[in-house]
Amino acid sequence: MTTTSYDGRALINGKRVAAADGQTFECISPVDGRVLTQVARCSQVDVDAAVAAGRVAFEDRRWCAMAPAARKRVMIKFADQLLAHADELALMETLDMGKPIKYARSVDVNSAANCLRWYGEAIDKIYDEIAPTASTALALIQREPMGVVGVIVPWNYPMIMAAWKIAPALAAGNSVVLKPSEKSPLTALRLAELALEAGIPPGVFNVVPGYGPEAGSPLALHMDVDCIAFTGSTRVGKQIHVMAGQSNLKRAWTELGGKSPNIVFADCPDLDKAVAASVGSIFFNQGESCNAPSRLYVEASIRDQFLEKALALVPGYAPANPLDPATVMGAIVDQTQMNSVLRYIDLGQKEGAALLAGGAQALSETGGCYVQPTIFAGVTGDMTIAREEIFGPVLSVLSFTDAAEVVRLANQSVYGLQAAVWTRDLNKAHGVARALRAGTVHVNQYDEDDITVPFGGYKQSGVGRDKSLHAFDKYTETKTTWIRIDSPL
Ligand code: TXE
Repeated sequence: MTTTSYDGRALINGKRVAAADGQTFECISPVDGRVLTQVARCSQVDVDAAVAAGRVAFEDRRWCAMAPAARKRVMIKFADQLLAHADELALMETLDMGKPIKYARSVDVNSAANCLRWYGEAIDKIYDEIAPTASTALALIQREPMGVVGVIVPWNYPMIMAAWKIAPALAAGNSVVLKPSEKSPLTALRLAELALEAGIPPGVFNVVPGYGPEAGSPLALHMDVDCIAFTGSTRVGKQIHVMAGQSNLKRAWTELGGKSPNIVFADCPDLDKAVAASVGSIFFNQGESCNAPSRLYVEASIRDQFLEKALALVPGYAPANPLDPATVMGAIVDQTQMNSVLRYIDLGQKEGAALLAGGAQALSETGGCYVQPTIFAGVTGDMTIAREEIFGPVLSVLSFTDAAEVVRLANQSVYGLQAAVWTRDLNKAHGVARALRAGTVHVNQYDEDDITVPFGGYKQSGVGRDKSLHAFDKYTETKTTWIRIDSPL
């Protein structure tokens, strides 16, 4: 594989183009530190061009006026294109952001394709409404596409995060301008090419790679962008809402950070399963998941037993070359993120938590960015590692003695993305699930997932929901049309 084969140019109005000022930045692989390619460093002028292309495509209705059944076929072809290029996309994702190739292929490509297909399938199955008004009038309630949708995504699941937003936005008939993370821009650019090949008309789906302040802010501040959909840190998410308000009051949707509590009661149905799921879910994707169960609350009476079983599993997550199909823990996305994770580990030790496993950089001789799977016990709610999103393979274990106490502790967070409860007591499961302030609560598992269910958070985990039919509401306006009926009958 020659890495120079990757084209890092932007995709605007159906064409690959360099940034207007010719600027580029290096796309560096965290697998081994090699430079993969040069990527267009887009800024205001490129964003303006992409938004203008999206606007023209929307105004001349080349996409939104296509018959729903025809748009459906194109979206399904787009999904098929991803699967036809699955190996290429998986390799690109792994080289670009470090996740194990086996998950890039089996999870990321498949779930991005499934998302595109699912929203495509929905296009000709959604009906609008007629309101139950008096018989002297007819009130039509219709969903209309918004216009140009700006999308800003992070680097942890580059294709999936993009698909969760572009699929419903395109299915609803909008034009899209996508800004991928500067840490993982390659697959987004390739997706836009595959969309063109599938028949999405030029100008409908544009991609402007670049840095947040240079390419992301102009999109969020743009006066001709009707909606901005963002996944990333809570810090930047707050700025997105400010920028929406400062400019044209564009609709703003944010999917932000998490510090999800995972509560294991002594009466959990199967301790081994609870341990395996708890450990597996925090270490999956190197811990770089917004919904990672990073706060583990174990009932005090089973704490020692739980920890012993958990520690026995840690060697199975030793970081290794992500290009090896057997690898389950790959590289952290870049040096900056790795240093941030190592700083949290250091803070955990300084603040008095007990380091039971890991705690250091791994494979440092490869030139890549790897962190050992790390477990802290004796963590208390006031410690930084119990409060802040680390976004790395670091598990903080806390303990509790009763349900009321653990619900109070679990809810003591600025975040509210996901949570889990493990118990065989149905009343306790439902009671705790109801009391937890989180967008999703798992009971006796942590891995159920489906495109049919909404995904998003309470509190500072963001505004709005991705996935499911609910996501259409984010990318459509609701129009009422009153028609007077002077019936002679
Ligand atoms: O995120 P940023 P970073 C959290 C996680 C991680 C931390 C930092 O805790 O450790 O954030 O990661 C774009 N205007 N999450 O720095 O900066 C940026 O270019 C407009 C959680 O990578 O939020 C990228 O495309 N856009 C999370 C996207 O925002 C801006 C996923 C996310 O980058 C911008 C990622 C600006 N001023 C990080 N500044 C999750 N919950 O899934 C940056 N961006």
